[in-house]
Formats: sequence, C-alpha cells, structure tokens
Amino acid sequence: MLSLEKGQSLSLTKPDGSSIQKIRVGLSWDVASIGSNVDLDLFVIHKESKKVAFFNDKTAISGVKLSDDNLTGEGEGDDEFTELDATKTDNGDYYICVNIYDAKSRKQSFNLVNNAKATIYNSETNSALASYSITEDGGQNTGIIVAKLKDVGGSYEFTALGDYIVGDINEVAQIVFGK
Ligand SMILES: [Ca+2]
Repeated sequence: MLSLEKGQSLSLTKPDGSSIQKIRVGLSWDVASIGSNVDLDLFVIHKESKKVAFFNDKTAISGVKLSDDNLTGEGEGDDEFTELDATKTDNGDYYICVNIYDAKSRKQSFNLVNNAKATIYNSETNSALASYSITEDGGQNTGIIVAKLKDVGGSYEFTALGDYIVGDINEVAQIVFGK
C-alpha cells in the first residue's frame, strides 16, 4: 500500500484511469493515557457550503456519511471513518478532521494519543489505496486537520495535511473556512 507524506496529493482513480466514486477514509489511533479515556471524533467540513458533518449531525453534508461514534479508540482497524460519494457531493474541498471530545474541561490533548493514521479506501471494492501516518508529536493540540478530499467533478483528489490545531469543532471549522 502507498504511504503518503504530509502535503502529498493523490488522484483517486482505478488502474484503468476511471474515477473511484465511493471513497472511505478511516482513522485509527491508540490511546496512550492511563486512566481516563480520550474520545476522538472524526468530522468533515465542506468549505464552500460551510457545512459540518459530526457525531451529532452525521448527515449534514449531502453525499457524506459518518461511522458510529467510538468513545475510546479501542478495537482493531479503523476507529471512526467517513464515506464520500462523488455522485452526490458537490465540487469543492472536503476537510477530514479529528478532535478530542470535550478536551478543554477534560484537560486532554494530543500528547495522550499515539499512532494516529488515516487510511484511504476504494469503498466500492473495500480495498485500501493509501495510508497516511501522522508522526509528529501532537503536544498540547486538541485537533488535527487530517486531509483534504477535493471533489473535482465526479472524482476526488486526496491531500495529506496533518495540521495540528487547538480548538473545538466550531473553532476548527472557522480555521477551515478561512483557508
Ligand atoms: Ca468519538
């Protein structure tokens, strides 16, 4: 499987060059803390429409689905994922983000989280296309803008970002809207 570096882009096409219309991006992480759980939440922002799909409003963006909310990061494989359907999404930039739930009052940050990794799949065939490991130390940050999926008209281009930020979902959304 292809391993992407920060900033690297990939056109999501089949070997014959045709576009893959259904894409899944899964996120896995290990929690390093002893004691209280760290609840990471995957969410998706569509920059152009300023819509945000998150655990409390999973269907906010047409063509974007979210998995069930994993509260602890326990379990094998992807802990949370999103699926995008290029026949239903609009052109523009979809940002895949992750945030620590209630980080401020729980006094948690990404220094408690290890081995954050995004995997991109062809959702039609359930085959993994590429992965992106976020290797930097997360320090006191509470969120990551993991990647951008650009809908270029019926197909997607993936860009690995891995930008750490401090803020809750609303604050992350404001940062993305300003990009
Ligand atoms: Ca969660």
